[in-house]
Amino acid sequence: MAPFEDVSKQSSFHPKPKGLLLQYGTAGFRTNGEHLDHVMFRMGLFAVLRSKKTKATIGVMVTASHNPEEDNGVKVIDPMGEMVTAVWEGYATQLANAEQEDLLTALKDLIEKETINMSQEANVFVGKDTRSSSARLSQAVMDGVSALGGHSKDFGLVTTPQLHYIVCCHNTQGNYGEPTVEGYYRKLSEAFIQLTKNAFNCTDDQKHLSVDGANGIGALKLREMERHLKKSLHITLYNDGSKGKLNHQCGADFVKVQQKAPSGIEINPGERGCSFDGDADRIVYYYTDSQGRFRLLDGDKIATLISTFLKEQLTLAGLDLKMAVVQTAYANGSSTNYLEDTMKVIVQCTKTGVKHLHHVAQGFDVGVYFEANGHGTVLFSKSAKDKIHQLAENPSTNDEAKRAALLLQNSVNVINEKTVGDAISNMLLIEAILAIMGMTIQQWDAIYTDLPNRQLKVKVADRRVIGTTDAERRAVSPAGLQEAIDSLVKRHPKARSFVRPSGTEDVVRVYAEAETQV
Ligand code: NG1
Ligand code: ZN
Repeated sequence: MAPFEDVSKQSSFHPKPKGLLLQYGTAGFRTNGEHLDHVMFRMGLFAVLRSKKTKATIGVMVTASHNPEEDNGVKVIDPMGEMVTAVWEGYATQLANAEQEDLLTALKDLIEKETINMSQEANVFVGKDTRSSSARLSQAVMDGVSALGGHSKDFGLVTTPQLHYIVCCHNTQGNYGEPTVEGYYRKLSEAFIQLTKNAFNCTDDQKHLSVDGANGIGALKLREMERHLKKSLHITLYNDGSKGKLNHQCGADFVKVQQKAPSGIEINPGERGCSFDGDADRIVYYYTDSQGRFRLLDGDKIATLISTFLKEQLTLAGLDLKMAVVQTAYANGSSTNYLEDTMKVIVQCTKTGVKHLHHVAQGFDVGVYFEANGHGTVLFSKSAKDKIHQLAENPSTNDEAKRAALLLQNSVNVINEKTVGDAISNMLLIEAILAIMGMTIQQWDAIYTDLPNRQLKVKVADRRVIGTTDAERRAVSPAGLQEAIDSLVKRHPKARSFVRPSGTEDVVRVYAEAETQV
């Protein structure tokens, strides 16, 4: 059957509800899992075209990350593990929103606009999280792939970063690692074990970490990984999916937004805990202090810890590389001040969404990027990696520089940079840094003090009326909104506030911070 006939036939099994319009938002399409069957089928078609265009394998991950269990969503992964470009996000929206009778026309338009060679082979790797709707929806993706003559490979239950990793490994013929989940465990745990050989005074107690798996895929995968870590880290896993509901009263987003410990976790005062989100691409840390207060160490604190460590090792190695930290408007003002004024590193602010941060970080030798919610990674330019490698291999390098170069080299390997953020990989890097630097979580927390802050969501009739500028820090519409915010902010020292429409939920987010809290 000619491919378009097959698309016509198959798409009638995945019909689009008339009038339903969805946007490729901050991280793909996301809504209640009941409304996504047609979107998934069409993302299968889309992935085939993207694969033909790039002449490489494309990934499709079925997940709604930190959103409630009832929601679902889809993220498309480009050949090097990155997110698809803005232009292609636009095409994805057009395909998802075409009414049933217009689908073939929308598909042919896209083929023509991008001059896609339809005889080119197409390969799509598919993964899914643990939501009850994920199996059905990932099947719809694969139906879409085969309707347009592509080949799909089902990786089943994987974290979002694991699928990014596998796609990248496959497209680089194994240069980044072995394209399997086992290969992922091996690469990361070997680098972690090498790193922690440099933690000379680390006691067994200090190797202990409590992990909240958000009742999701991250918990399953961490269990699988544990044996590879060979007791170099002692993990107690909570919210492993055996009882609780995904992301309900737990997980990184709950902890960050509510600023309290997840339910179901028991940690003694002073001990480290961390939470993953529903697809294990975000992580936040916490502990309770001696007065029983909950203390959160979010993406900003993570970026600070990692950049402190990397800067120190680069100095010891004698490498003069350009390093920057990339943040969003949600970064706590204290973190920005600390990075710029005390650490003297370049700080850049971008729009929300790791795809934006990733892009800016690519402009530096070492680009550390994290959203305050714990989503991020570190990018190393090719020349930075080459210089580190040469130094580590050169027999005339002195001992101190060699040790630093080896630490940097293993850091590059443990940081799963091709994944736009990975909770498991970031957890291993943070644990290694704390062990090597002989730092407690309290000492890490004391690097700077967060300004008190609050984030909340407000439901409005149409969130698109809010337009923003200056990396979303100022509202340009509706008229009068920014002036009203300014007049409130003026009344409080060190205050900052902004509003922006969410790209993943039908809400407007409001953020505020100030020197004191009432
Ligand atoms: P939106 O819904 O656009 O604010 C949220 C997060 C993003 C990002 C995406 C994808 C906040 C304030 N926003 O986006 O940082 O992680 O979800 O998961 O945390
Ligand atoms: Zn996520």
